[in-house]
Amino acid sequence: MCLGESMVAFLPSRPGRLADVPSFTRGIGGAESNVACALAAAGHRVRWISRVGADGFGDHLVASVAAYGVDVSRVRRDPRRPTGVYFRTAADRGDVAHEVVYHRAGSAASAMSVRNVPYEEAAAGRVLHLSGITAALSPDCRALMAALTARRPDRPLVSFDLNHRPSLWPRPETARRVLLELARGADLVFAGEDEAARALGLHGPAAVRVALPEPDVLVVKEGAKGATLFARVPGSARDVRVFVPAPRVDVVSYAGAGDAFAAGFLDATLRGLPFAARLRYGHLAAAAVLTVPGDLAPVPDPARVARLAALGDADWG
Ligand code: KDG
Repeated sequence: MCLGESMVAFLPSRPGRLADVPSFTRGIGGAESNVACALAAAGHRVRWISRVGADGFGDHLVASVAAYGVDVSRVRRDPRRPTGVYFRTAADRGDVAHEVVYHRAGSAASAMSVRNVPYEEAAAGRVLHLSGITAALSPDCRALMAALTARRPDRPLVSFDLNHRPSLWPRPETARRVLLELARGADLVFAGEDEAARALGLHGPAAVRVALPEPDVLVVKEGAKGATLFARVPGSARDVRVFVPAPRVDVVSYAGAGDAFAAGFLDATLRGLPFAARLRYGHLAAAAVLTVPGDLAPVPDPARVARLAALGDADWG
């Protein structure tokens, strides 16, 4: 189960500042639906829970996510609020300043709440994947996120990607407090080293773990370097710590890479693979998205992914 807002995304037809670009191509974007699409493409049964407007953009979003094989039967249409849209620069390798312009305030998804998203519906699968973006959308969304990450027996594995989007938060202190609270309620947390520093003031993987000892598994993504995982050893106060370097790729765009990493990691988790293989699945999925302009990559051959993830440490990275 993946829950969150998706938007129609407009990508410039050529690189450059948004102010200079004459035309845009329509796509879709949304951290949690990106994870849902990638998991469905990897062969899992996955449902996306959200709200979209009763408008053409909503039709396009629902149809596009459904085309990946994701169950969209719990996506509600809101006749009073629009589907969110956003614009972003075509590439973000550093040669052009990356720009993102959201038109999502008051969107259909920002009205998600504990009243219109039944807990039983969200908690129906083995995994519930959430992200910090949802908490930034509105007070109702924030309360929904608090309810979904509250610890209770028999809940699914709650996976939480920090996904700090500074422009969506009213104040940096609110982002810090809310993101920490939500992460503490999750079983599996993904955090970028850079966003942990920016949003939480925590520098380096060890500092993030010290501040977040609650999740059974914490993954700190260290960009091109790799990712460090901390996992609680049952019955002990100690953690296992695993680092796996990332493969080197020619980056076209960073958009969606974190979502792909989460999807790859969850794919391997659902397959019951060991921690190092989970990180490798994450890196391979992220590498595929880093080398395309959009948020989603063509589906990699599962047998190839399994072969690459099974390589010995000396041949990896
Ligand atoms: O992770 C990629 C997302 O940033 C993109 O798809 C849009 O969900 C999005 C957001 O809110 O930034």
